[in-house]
Amino acid sequence: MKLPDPGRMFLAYWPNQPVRERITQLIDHRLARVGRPVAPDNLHLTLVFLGQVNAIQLQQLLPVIDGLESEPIELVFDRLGWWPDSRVLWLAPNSIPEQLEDLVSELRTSVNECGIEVDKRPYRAHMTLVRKVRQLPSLPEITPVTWRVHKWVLVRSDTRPEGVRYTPVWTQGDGLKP
Ligand code: 2AM
Repeated sequence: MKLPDPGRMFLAYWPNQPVRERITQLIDHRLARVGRPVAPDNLHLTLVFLGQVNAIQLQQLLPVIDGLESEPIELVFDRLGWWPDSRVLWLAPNSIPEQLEDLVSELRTSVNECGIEVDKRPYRAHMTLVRKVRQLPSLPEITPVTWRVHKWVLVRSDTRPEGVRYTPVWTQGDGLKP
């Protein structure tokens, strides 16, 4: 695969269609009124936020992370929550498998080694469902959503007049042609 165009980027797991539909239904039926719902096509689970990256950094990073071992991980998203600082309402697994923690730490190391500075705060696995939630809403009981994650994607974040748009531009396993 050819080198993706540089930009503001992050590494993430990208939901398959059934998972995306289940989460969209949860938002539409139970949560949409508390703030600004994330567009269904933008739903994702961030692994490492990269920020602005250039072509040289991408050229170094992608072959390295392409070669990291990736086993499927079963995630059970069973917990809703809200953070007052970022004002986001999120869905997360109550129990984070060690495999996921290990993967994030390996990815962070690879990213750092390519000269991209990563956030040093502890990783908090979550999917943002609704933004601009000004106060803690009453959180409904939910049916857990099971998602078997496997290959991660590089996502580009573009700001458009109608709002931010996330686009997967590379998938682990795609490799990188010189
Ligand atoms: P959020 O959903 O909690 O805002 C694209 O912006 C993705 O990267 C989102 O999942 C976002 O998390 C996350 N993100 C944005 N800025 C970040 C930062 N400085 N550190 C870590 N993750 C970040």
